[in-house]
Amino acid sequence: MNQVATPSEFLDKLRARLRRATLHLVPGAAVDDALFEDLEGQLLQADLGIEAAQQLLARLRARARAGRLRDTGALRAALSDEIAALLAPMARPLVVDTGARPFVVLAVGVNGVGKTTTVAKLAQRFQAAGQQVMLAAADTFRAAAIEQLQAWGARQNVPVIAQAQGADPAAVAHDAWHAARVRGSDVLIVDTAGRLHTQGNLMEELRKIRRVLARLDAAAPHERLLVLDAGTGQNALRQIEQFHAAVEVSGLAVTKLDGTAKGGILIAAAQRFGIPIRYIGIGEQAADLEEFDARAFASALVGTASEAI
Ligand SMILES: Nc1nc2c(ncn2[C@@H]2O[C@H](COP(=O)(O)OP(=O)(O)OP(=O)(O)O)[C@@H](O)[C@H]2O)c(=O)[nH]1
Ligand SMILES: [Mg+2]
Repeated sequence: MNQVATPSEFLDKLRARLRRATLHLVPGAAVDDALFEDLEGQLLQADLGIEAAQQLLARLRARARAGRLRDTGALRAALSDEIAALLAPMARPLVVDTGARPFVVLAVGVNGVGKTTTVAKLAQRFQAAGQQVMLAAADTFRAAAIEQLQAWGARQNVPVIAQAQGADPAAVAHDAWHAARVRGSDVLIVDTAGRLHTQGNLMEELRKIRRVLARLDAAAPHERLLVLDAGTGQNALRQIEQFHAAVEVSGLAVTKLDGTAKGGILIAAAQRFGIPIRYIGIGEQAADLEEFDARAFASALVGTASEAI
């Protein structure tokens, strides 16, 4: 079984893989209006969104006026601090309530964002923490989805509860909850089919899964985890809105931060919604998931002077 990476190993990986998004500030350049304008362009390119970018710039300009930003090195450090401060309230890790048997995580999101992969990565994390995990294949839309989850389950030695393709996803979740209960599993993670946030009937299906689980345990699903692809850009904000309206999203997992220069979407989301960012994904392997850490993320996003071109 792959080991879960230590936080510092993960930070190194995050830094290396996020490098394309790092900031280019010419060492030795004057910290003046022209530089702030250039910086604004770079922040918008990284998908921070106009509100977050302007808030950050206002704070940096205030620091500059106070004479505290003498060079681009100081500016870089200040930007990292300000981003970390903006994100800090969102860095609330998922805590498994051990009183809940099982603790249920419902993974939702649009097509192809990395739900199934994230479910598998989470299974590994929980297992590494000594928890008994069960998976529910509630994406019954395509047969390949069930097989994909079963393949992860076999690799990680985690039981997967599945029915035939086309079965009612709420029924799968229902049966899986009972199976988890009987086996004494600590955590049940429910994988669901990708759906566009604009497809009303499919959003209704998610509500039904939630209702059925809530009948078994009023607090279930304890976590409604919205999986977002970091490369989606500003559309991620619409996705949060719509999924939140359907199932009251309680946490975010942001995937594919390795493949995009748009990591700033986290900042835009933090700014707008205040929903906790639980995890970030930076690759396709089971170990490529880590709890979100505001300071580590900010420093990886902003980069260090030695990485500047
Ligand atoms: N580079 C990278 N790829 C990822 C990450 N997470 C998932 N993927 C890849 O994204 C693709 C889609 O992942 P899935 O987990 O199948 O996505 P899904 O949301 O379950 O897809 P549907 O069930 O079809 O909606 C796969 O090729 C994954 O390997 C990540 O953090 N980084
Ligand atoms: Mg899937």
